[in-house]
Amino acid sequence: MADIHYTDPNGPMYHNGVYHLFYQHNPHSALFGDGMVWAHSASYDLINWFSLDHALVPSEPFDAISCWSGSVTILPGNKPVILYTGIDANYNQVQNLATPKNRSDPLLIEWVKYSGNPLMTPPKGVNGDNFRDPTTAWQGPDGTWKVVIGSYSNKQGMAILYQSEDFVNWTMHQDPLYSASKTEMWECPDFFPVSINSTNGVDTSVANPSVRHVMKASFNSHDYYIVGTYDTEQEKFLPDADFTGTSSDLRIDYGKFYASKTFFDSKKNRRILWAWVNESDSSEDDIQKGWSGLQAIPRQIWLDRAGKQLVQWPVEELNNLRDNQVYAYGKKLKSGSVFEVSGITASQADIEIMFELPELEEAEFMDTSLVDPQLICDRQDSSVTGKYGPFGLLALATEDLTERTAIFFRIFRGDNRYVVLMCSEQKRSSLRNNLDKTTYGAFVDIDPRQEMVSLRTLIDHSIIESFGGKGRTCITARVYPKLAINNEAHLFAFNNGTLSVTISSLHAWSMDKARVNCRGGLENTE
Ligand code: DQQ
Repeated sequence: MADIHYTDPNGPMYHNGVYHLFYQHNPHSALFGDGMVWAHSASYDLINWFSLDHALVPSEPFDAISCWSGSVTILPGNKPVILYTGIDANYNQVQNLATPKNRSDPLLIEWVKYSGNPLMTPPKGVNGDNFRDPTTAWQGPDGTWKVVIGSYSNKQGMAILYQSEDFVNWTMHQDPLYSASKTEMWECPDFFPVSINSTNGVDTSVANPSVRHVMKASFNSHDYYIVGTYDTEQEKFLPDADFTGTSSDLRIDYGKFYASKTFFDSKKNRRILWAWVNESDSSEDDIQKGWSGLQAIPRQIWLDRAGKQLVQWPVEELNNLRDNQVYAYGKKLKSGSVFEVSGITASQADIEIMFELPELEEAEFMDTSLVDPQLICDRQDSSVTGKYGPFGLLALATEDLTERTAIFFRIFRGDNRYVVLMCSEQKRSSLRNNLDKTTYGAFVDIDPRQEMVSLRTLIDHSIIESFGGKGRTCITARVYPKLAINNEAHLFAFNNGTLSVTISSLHAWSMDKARVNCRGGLENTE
């Protein structure tokens, strides 16, 4: 296998029965470098993929060095177009347009760059290396096209707004759609509507009282977002609350998860999120492996009923890989107990588990308004006994638990409410050294008096994606066990709190292998 580096998802779309995913890819190295291309994969079901020829490779003065991230917009008449960032011959970031060479090709393999590129160059006051990653464009009520570009200027991260009548001639709006002082350079912004009272998605141009808008920006190694109102007359995004630069800012995922991008899937009326998950080992390891970076499982995404945050869940098509179900109901986990979930391939599995907490009022008191949840998870890791918690799963574990990744909860009693903390602890994930074993953690916005604490965890060899509180808090981790691999991997449920918890229900499945990037859909290149 050639050395390859995969990063940001680019231009995901559904078109004429086919899902497309383009992505940042360095064909020459397992690491990031000059010469980035838009690689291209297609799928009929979001699960099994085949790879196609690269869609965009550096070739012209306006993208001589690299073809960086961007998005697809489907223009009226079902015509997809790409807007992407070119790194031009002078290493400036400019925005370019490309269209399919042959729209009747069902796979849209060849793309043609517009001869009038670039369409947008860094405006006054913006450095040539702070102007990138166009979003999917949307149409205003008067038919004008709008798009935002990630930037940083005057010590503010921002989404610079451009408008166009014809998608070719673009004019910068006097003010950014939104800017924030507590952020760095905005990479891969995403701006999209979400229904107020439905899990269905809506097309990107929808702006009416039945939706709210989400602004997502990638910086500081994480994907942050704010929810608010889009004022189409003033061309302003008015968030309910600004980014604060603290651990209370909402993140799409509280683990390793970056440069995410959504698209509207008109086949199933839903909005789907893709993201890049990078490695936890060193560059030297990546060179030796010959590759780095992967895409997370696509997630359906919608606004929580309470309207304050997003909810995410793996796309339903993933369930087709489920095999070999095992289950347990009403299983009491006494203090200190560890219970093996056997009968499935623990190295490639899907687990859904619900916990009952019969004596909630016994939970420890903590003033959680003042603390960083990730820090609590790190200090009070899975080996530290509490009252309600730690309880949860030990994934990719050796039989003797020397290697294990712990995904667990702790419940605290605050002033007039209960607080649910979710952690993903990688400290003991591998006997190998020189790995990033950062512990992740976040609160889960549920009231454990009203609903059970639930966890869904997807395990696939070196990636663990966890969804707490029915998808209200998501944490993705990359781990590389030395011993707990393939058939040597085990899965356990555990309770290291002094109070008992009951597994109300547990369902676990072995997961079949998806066909990933088979060339032309025929030959398996793994
Ligand atoms: N990766 C791309 C940029 C983007 C960054 C280059 C985010 O366009 O800002 O590969 O990971």
